Amino acid sequence: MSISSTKTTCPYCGVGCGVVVNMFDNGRVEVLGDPDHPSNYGRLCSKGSALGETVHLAERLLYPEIHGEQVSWEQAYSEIAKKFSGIIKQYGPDAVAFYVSGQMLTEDYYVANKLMKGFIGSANIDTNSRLCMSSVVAAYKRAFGEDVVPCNYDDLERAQLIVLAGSNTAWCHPVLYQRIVRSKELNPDLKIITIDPRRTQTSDVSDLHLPVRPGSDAILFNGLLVWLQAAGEMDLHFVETSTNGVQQALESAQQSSADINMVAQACGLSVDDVLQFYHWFARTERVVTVFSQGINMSSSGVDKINSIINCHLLTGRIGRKGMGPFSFTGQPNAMGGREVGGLANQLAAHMEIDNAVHREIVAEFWQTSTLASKAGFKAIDCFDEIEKKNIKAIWIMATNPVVSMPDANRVKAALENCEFVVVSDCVNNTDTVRLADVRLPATTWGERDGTVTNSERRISRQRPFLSAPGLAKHDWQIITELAQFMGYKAAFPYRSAAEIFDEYVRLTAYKKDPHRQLDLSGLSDMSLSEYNAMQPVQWPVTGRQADKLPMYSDGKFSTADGRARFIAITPQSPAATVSQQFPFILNTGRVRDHWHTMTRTGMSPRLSAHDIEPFVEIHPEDARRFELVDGKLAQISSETGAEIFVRIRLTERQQSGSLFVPMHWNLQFSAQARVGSLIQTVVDPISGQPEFKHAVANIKACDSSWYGFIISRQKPVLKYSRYWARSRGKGFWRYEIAGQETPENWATHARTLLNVEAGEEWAEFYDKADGHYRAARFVAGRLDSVIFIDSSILLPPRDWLISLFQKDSLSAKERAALLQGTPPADVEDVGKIICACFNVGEKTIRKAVMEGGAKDTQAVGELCQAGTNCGSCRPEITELVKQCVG
Ligand SMILES: Nc1nc2c(c(=O)[nH]1)N[C@H]1C(S)=C(S)[C@@H](COP(=O)(O)OP(=O)(O)OC[C@H]3O[C@@H](n4cnc5c(=O)[nH]c(N)nc54)[C@H](O)[C@@H]3O)O[C@H]1N2
Ligand SMILES: Nc1nc2c(c(=O)[nH]1)N[C@H]1C(S)=C(S)[C@@H](COP(=O)(O)OP(=O)(O)OC[C@H]3O[C@@H](n4cnc5c(=O)[nH]c(N)nc54)[C@H](O)[C@@H]3O)O[C@H]1N2
Ligand code: SF4
Ligand SMILES: [Mo]
Repeated sequence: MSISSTKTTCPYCGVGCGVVVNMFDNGRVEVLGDPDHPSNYGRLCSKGSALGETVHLAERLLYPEIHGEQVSWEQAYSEIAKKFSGIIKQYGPDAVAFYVSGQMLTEDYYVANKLMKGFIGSANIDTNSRLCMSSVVAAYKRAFGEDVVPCNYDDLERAQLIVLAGSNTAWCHPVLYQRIVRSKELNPDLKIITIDPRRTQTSDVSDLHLPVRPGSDAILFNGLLVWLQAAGEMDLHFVETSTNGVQQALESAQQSSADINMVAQACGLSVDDVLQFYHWFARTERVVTVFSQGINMSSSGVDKINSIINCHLLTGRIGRKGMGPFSFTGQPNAMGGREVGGLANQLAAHMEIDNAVHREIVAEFWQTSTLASKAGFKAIDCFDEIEKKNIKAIWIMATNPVVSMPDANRVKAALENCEFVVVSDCVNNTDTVRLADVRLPATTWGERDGTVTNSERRISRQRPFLSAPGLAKHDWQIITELAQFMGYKAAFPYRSAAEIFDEYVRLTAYKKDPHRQLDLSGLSDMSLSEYNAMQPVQWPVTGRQADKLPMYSDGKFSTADGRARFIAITPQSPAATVSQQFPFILNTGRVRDHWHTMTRTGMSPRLSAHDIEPFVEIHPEDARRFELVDGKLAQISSETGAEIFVRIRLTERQQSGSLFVPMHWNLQFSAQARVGSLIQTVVDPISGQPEFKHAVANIKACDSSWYGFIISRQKPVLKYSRYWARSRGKGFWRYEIAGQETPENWATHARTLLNVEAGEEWAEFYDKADGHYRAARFVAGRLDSVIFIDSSILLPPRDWLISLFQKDSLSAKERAALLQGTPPADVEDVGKIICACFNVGEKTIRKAVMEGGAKDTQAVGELCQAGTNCGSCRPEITELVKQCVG
């Protein structure tokens, strides 16, 4: 029986799905999609569905620590206040900084910003959204005069054409992808175009996939602008009454993209495909252009976004239902952070730090005389300043920069050499937490309480269903208490998230510029119970109900003259160019089932089964030229001087000349696979967002004299493994390992590795000459560990062995087959897990097609359940069906 049921919001992506969490008296936590939440109407993706597996307390940071010693909160605050105040006194407020995160709640963000900009008096607070959304913020501001996302999710259902540019929606915004797929089922006339150098799972649903040359999108959209005008598709009335600057934008576009043949050539596309795109765009009234990191993460990301917005302005396709330039935000509260001024160049409530009137309004509202008067350092510059020792103390909250920043080894070194590093996190051993002088245990999803804003400006509540473990506190609480310790008691009186929310809401209306759209005044003066019961609501909200019209439906924008601005765009190439030394473009991004640095998804066996180790995707032609073999290991290096070791995957989805490496693996999950260490620090000059998609790199085979794997209920002590990657299974750890140096004797080494004691049940097989070694340990009759080593990659598949770890004892047949690693004849091997919800393997799906006669994804689902819950694996099932049917 469920003992409690709580409505809250998923902590992962910017879709912001509502979830219902049911807690049972046996401690089980069930997470379901909230049927009433307008983001998802009950749907969830694989990550959301597996949330219940991630709320246990293993690896949690539970107590404040100074230099690894547990201390009281008093001691921690006193140490931080002393260090921060001392440094500020000696070197001024700009010698300290906060680095915060789009994974904090709006209330946390608001107080962090208020403390730094309002009271410490420096604007050195920046957020990981700098790496993610800052180009979008800058581009919307240039075009509309304010950072306003002018679209809603239901526009995706009303559109007749959806262009997905630089967005792997199927994996990164899966519930929106599901909504798009559903729209297409209901409306077969809906066209979908994907623009991505890779053919992703998202492109599989598209009517047209444009595998652009990396970094060439602005040429393509400039070409569209020219073409639309030439084809007479301009909305003259709208352009004349609601915009400025069309002429200059058209002239620039003419210069780069007048000729369609040149556009096609520059973008590496066929003329027919480009024309098809332009025709569809021109002839379809309701067009939504979605864009994400393939556009944003560029040294000219702001321009690329404006080149997209220009096309919507020219055709007047904005401010009405079913159309608009739509940025999908990454993190759950990237948008909330933008609202409360998490970036170093903003104040709160969409006010600007370089605007004297705004400064006056905020200083008056906060009643402070020490408001920062100039922008602070943006994230990349901030870490440079730490390296130069100009910033001497930093407080990092809810982000893992040692993994996620470009040139990550330099960031790591900068933190190692920084005088004073404070980290607030919920996990005790991230690559960044490890470097902290003071560690502060924060509550996390399930415990924390506040609000987040999603990609369509919808504010939802995150509500707690668990109490704070150990001595953990909410982020807003930690910041508030520290502020009080530093002497700012009157300005930080908060006793609840609700009080902070109310203050923020009032600020959005205080002496408000009439052009500004961000206005939450309808939510002010809520009682605690009203705040607790608050329903998801989109801003602007000036009454108790949200304003229902599309943004800018009156053709009046947030600029002083009410007109939107065309921006003249001169397309730029990525900053780094390939050379003989670094002949590949290095593209980085996400996989379906992991979230960022894996601190949460790495805890879920289901999510960890999909991609178990770091990899590089490379086109088979390139692999042949560079003598790289599928399944072996590669060493990738770049201009930063760093190198990483990852598994090679050949795929024709990858464009020749470029590599794709996921961003997730870090020092806790793999020996050396932090791809951020290879990314040169090149940023967009306007936004400061790094170019994570177009670094240059070299790749070569990483010769190993042995390969192997360990599946064990214990954590092994690894030696000799130049390469290792660990992933969590249900009740065991799985390690993939490889090395160049071979131990003298595997039989002795394996025992040390797994800490095998005399008298334990240990079965082994060793062919020393051939380098084959296999062993298994049993504890009380139960399989405890297996280790398989070979001189080649031809090791048995792991799936059957893994299934044995779910059993309390093995049959005689299973034991006999164990060290062969292949199931006895009458036992089925299900293959690599595809459907994470129902644990359905590739072989089972293939069988459903080949033997069960399933002809499509739905039929596969009916036969074996695969793909019938969250749907995140449906593109892969579709691909398997295609492969099997031929
Ligand atoms: N599963 C999962 N989902 C996530 C996250 C996660 O960690 N895991 N993180 C969330 C966050 S914070 C974010 S920001 C979003 C990111 O969501 P997305 O932006 O959709 O994801 P990415 O994989 O970073 O990159 C998107 C695509 O850009 C393509 N690309 C690279 N270069 C170019 C180019 O020059 N032009 C074009 N047109 N495309 C290019 C890449 O090949 C890639 O497929 O995902 C969110 N959702
Ligand atoms: N190479 C490459 N690098 C990238 C990207 C890329 O595409 N390629 N993408 C970039 C983008 S878009 C993003 S958004 C970043 C993300 O990068 P990060 O922000 O560094 O990644 P996360 O793993 O999400 O880090 C969140 C941290 O907060 C902790 N945490 C979770 N909940 C709470 C909480 O409630 N309170 C506190 N205090 N801590 C909490 C987690 O344990 C974790 O350590 O990575 C960027 N880096
Ligand atoms: S799409 Fe998935 S990860 Fe994103 S909010 Fe919804 S359930 Fe969470
Ligand atoms: Mo992001």
